[in-house]
Amino acid sequence: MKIQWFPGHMTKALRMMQDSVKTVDAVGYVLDARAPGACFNPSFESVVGNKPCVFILNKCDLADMSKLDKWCAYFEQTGAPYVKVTATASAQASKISDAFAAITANLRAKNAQKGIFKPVRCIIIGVPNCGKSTIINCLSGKKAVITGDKPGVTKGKQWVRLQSGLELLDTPGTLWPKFDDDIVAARLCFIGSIKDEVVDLYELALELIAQLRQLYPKCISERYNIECLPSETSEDIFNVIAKRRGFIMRGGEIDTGRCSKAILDDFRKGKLGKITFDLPSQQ
Ligand SMILES: Nc1nc2c(ncn2[C@@H]2O[C@H](COP(=O)(O)OP(=O)(O)OP(=O)(O)O)[C@@H](O)[C@H]2O)c(=O)[nH]1
Ligand SMILES: [Mg+2]
Repeated sequence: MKIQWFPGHMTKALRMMQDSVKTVDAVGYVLDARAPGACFNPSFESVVGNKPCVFILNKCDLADMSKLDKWCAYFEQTGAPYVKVTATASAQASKISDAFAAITANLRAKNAQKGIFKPVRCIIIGVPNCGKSTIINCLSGKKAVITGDKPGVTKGKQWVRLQSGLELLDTPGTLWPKFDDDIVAARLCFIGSIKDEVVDLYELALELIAQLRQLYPKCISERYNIECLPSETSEDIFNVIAKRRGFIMRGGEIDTGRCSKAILDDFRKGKLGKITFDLPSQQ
C-alpha cells in the first residue's frame, strides 16, 4: 500500500526545530518501542547535528522485550546513549532525567568550572504520537502539555521548566516528505504516527495481518480464537475475524470498516500481545 502524508505544517515544524536546537544543550530522540526502526526520521539528522543525544525507547509496556534487547545491544555497540521507558508510568521519570543528566554531565562540569550554573535545556523530538509530550508530563509530574492518542496533538513548540532546573522543549511530531519503504510507512500507520484518515483502513488491516503472520504467527489465531492456515490469504483471515466478531451488515455483507478499525485498535491497545516489528539489522 502506498502512503504519503506530509502536511505543510511539518516543514514549518522541522525548520523551527532546526532553529531551536541551536539554543539547547541536548536532544531526546523518542522512538516508539513497537517499531524503533520505522521511527528514525532522516530529516532529524540535521536537527540533532553534533548535540549530545539520548534515544528514548518509549511505550515499552506494549513492546516485545526480546527484540528490544537487540535494540539495546545495537545502541551499546554504536555508543549511542539510550533509555527504555513507559512514559505513562510516573515511576519512570527518574530513568529519563538520569539519562539527560548523563548526556549533559560534561557540559555541566565545564560550566561549573567557569562558575556558570544555568539550567540544562533539552529538545524532545520524534515522529507523531510516539509519546514526546507524555514523557515531558512524566518528568514534570503534572499535565504540563497536551497529549492524545492521535498524531498531530502538539501544534507548536512549548517550553516546560522542571523543578530540577531541567528545561524541556516539546515539539510537534514530524515525518519526512517521501517514504521509500511501504513496510515502514505501514508500521508508522499501525503505531498511529500517520493519521487513519489518510489511509485505506481495510488495506492497512490486511497489511497488519500479513506482517503479524510473518513475525508473530500465533498472535492472530490466539486473540481471535481462529485457525490461520498457511494457504489462507490475509483477506480470508480478515473475513474469518469479521464473522467471529460479528462485523456483519444487514444482508450478510462483511462490515470491513468496523472490522478494520477493531483489528487496528486491538494492536494499538496491546491486545494482540507485546509486539515489535523491526530489528536493528534492518537499519
Ligand atoms: N501504552 C502506552 N501509551 C503511551 C506511552 N506514552 C505515551 N502513550 C500514549 O500515546 C499517545 C500519544 O502520546 P503523546 O505524548 O501525545 O505523543 P506525542 O509524541 O506528543 O504526539 P504528537 O504531539 O501528536 O506528535 C497518548 O494516548 C499517550 O497516553 C507509553 O509508554 N505506553
Ligand atoms: Mg505531543
